[in-house]
Amino acid sequence: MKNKFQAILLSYFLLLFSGSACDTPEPGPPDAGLYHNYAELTQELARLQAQFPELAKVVSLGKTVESRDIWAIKISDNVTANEDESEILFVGGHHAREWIAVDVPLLLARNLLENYASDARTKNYIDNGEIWIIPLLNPDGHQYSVTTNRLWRKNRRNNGDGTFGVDLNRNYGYQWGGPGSSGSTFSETYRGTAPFSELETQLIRDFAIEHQVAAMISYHNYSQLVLFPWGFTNAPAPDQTLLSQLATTMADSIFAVHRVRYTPEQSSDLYLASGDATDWLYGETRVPAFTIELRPRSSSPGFILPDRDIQPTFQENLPAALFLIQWSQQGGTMTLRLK
Ligand code: 0X9
Ligand code: CA
Ligand code: ZN
Repeated sequence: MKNKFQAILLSYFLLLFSGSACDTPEPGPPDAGLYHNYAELTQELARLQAQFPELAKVVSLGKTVESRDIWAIKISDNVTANEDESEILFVGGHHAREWIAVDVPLLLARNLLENYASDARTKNYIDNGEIWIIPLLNPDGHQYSVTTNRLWRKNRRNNGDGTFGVDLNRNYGYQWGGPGSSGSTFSETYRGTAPFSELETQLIRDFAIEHQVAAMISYHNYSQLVLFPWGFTNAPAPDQTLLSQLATTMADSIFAVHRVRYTPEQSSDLYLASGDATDWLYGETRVPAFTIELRPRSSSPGFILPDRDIQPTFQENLPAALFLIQWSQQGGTMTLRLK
């Protein structure tokens, strides 16, 4: 009797155990680990606006071919008013697989807002200027990288021939079609059918012109570089002395944080590439524009930067971003324009 009771108990637990084994949860929706996927980014921006309603305003600049909003967050005092203040643009996520290039500008937004009350320097920048951050210019491509193909680069335009995607950083209209861009739809550096054929690049063009941005950083990875125009030619830009000085100052301020070396150089020293964001902004408006290639240094681990690098990569890039804000607010751009 005793043995039978034990046998029943045992089978009961076996049933429970096997039941739970059968109930192994489905793998969750593919996510980006500690990086933000599009839904999490959307939520975090809304949260920042709710927490800092006087200082942060989230706007949709437009919708992608897959109907995702491209978000911008404006950070300024009296944020709902369009005041006559110097404007600066930080943009991330041109390239789908470069996840760190989304989290760095997002963390910049959070850091500025959270430090407004306690840090006089941050307060000063927010009070005196309008800081615009577009953390993810290519949400369609990014989502595809998260769910389907981690190494996707382009956007998700249907090219109509069985291929998808335009390289947004070859689609801008300054020297479009030149070296380092491809006319083949299947290429990773496909430039699109025409300059500014893509909604994403049109938005940056229209935004930069309407807001007369005084400077820009476009975040990418990897290689640890601070790049300045030109990228379409090896010839020096008209303002190469100043551009090089600013890039060097930013690289030095990055190095000072964790002694991680980013190299300042002309974009074309990396390779010639035509139609990128920084050549267009500088070429069109003559304001300084930089591509920062974030961690890591080399192809191992390349684009697959571990979660634990998110915070230190942001931390080392913060002073460089603050430096460019300071420079732009101190009338640096005016001296450049008056030259
Ligand atoms: O190729 C790019 O668009 C950037 N590198 S990435 O690996 N993130 O794709 C570099 C752009 C720098 N600009 C030029 N070299 N023109
Ligand atoms: Ca303001
Ligand atoms: Zn890139």
